[in-house]
Amino acid sequence: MNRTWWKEAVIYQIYPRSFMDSNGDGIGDLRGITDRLDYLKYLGIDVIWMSPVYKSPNDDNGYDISDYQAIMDEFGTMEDFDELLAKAHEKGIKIVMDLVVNHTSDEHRWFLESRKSKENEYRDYYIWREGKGENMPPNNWGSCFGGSAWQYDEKTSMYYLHLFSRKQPDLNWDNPEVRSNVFNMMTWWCEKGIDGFRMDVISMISKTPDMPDGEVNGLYGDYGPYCVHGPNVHRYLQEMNEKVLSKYNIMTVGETPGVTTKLAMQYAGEDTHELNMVFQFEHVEGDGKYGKWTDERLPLTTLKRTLSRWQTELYGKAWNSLFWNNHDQPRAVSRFGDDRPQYRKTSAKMLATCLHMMQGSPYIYQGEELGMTNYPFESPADFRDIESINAYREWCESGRVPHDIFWPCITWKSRDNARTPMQWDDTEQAGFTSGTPWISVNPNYREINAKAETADKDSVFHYYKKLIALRKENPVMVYGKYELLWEESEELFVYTRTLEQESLLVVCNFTEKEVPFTLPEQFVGMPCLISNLENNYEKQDLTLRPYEAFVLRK
Ligand code: TEU
Ligand code: CA
Repeated sequence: MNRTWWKEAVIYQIYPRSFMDSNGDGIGDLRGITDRLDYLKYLGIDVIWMSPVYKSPNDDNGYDISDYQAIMDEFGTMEDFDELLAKAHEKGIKIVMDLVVNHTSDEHRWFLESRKSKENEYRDYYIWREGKGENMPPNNWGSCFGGSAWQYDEKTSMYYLHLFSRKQPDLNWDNPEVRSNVFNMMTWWCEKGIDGFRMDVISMISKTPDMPDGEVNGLYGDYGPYCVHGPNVHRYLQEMNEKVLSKYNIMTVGETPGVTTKLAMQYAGEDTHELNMVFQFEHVEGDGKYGKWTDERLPLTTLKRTLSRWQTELYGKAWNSLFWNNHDQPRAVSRFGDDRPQYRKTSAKMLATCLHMMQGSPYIYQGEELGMTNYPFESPADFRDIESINAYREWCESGRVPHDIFWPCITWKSRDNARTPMQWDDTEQAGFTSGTPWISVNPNYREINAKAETADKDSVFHYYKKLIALRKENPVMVYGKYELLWEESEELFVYTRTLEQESLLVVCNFTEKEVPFTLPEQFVGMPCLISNLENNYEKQDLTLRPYEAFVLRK
């Protein structure tokens, strides 16, 4: 397996809107990030992935871009960006940009032109189709954020495709001009000195031209088979690689919903010349009751089976990302651990152990290193996210599912859980802003905040810091071969990593129960690399306490 810097890197995701507000308008910004670089340096991360900071009307918080070469007004200026990049580089931190090119905003110049007339030179930059009849869209596809995936446009009496909100029209990648414009824009950022791209829904850029109805599951048809891993996606990525990516020493990660291990070997194979790694969702999906909404957890055996399959099938062939949460997912400790006060810290550290010891590049989502939790939503008025707002309307206000049943599901999975402000200290608004934050601060900020965490050597923060440092000293964490043990256990996640003569044994108790565990012979008496509780790991027969985790090295 080739050794590369991005396989060894730990990536920290920033959601700029919620990270740090430097000017009191309640919205996080670029200067806020620059001000907090020392905190990230102290944590020890190598790379920052910033969610989009480009000009945007913010229908989907920056994932609807109206100018790829300008900064969103609320976030600052291009000078602020240049300063952030320079200061990060001074500290040895790399910056990866979010690249959202499956769609633009409907306020992007290309779309404003495109919708003007059928003859406009930008018409073919987007995907326009005739309806099937009056008030009948071209097919039955539903959009990710509710409603039809087609929007009727009066001006030319045709529909345009939007797999996300109607303010996010899909670009037509089959048009070579679209591709060359996107590649030029990427080159412009690379020349500025950025260190890579995280590519939003990059598995969806190629659509089957005939666009048949999809299988109906809920209110609308599923576009999946026709838009995800479409006919030309690999060709377009290889072209992108040839024209842009291969010319720079950058990191590329493809957000690839719906990817299988087999497809990942193509998207992010060792020598397929597309992307460096995939960012896939199999371990955080499949638990939904109403679409993606649910209040139930997956059994541990299911989670282990999924994660293990990715570990073993990609080994030596392709590279994966490791994450428990991001800006689209609920908080890791609430979802996979236990956020009750007596277990929050221990279970957050357990989850970190389990993830950082696996193969892949670990991603830490802002606040995860503090053990930040889900938000205690009280009413739908608390939501800011277009997906949660629309879902509540479509599932609940429509009368399909009663509020009392739907409420625990939407609050458990809402993306807004991840988007509440970063908790810096125990002052008003958690030190995030001197004004009124755009979304409420989690009321637990007085106990859970960066100031308290950095001051306490036994904190979740210091545990993450230690895990990150260990990765730098132990190539086995990066390159070792993975093997799952105790496969049938619903309580314990146990695996080994092996590189040449060296092995790690990773043991994590995912429950609040005391669980007996017998050390495999070869690890008896071996030193402990890290553990989240004090214990004597020299005896062979152990009783693990709730959420206990440890790693032995042989
Ligand atoms: O998300 C795309 C994606 O994978 C969706 O399934 C996503 O999980 C969504 O949150 C529905 O639950 C990317 C971005 O990460 C997301 O923030 C954007 O809203 C979306 O693309 C559109 O750009
Ligand atoms: Ca601000």
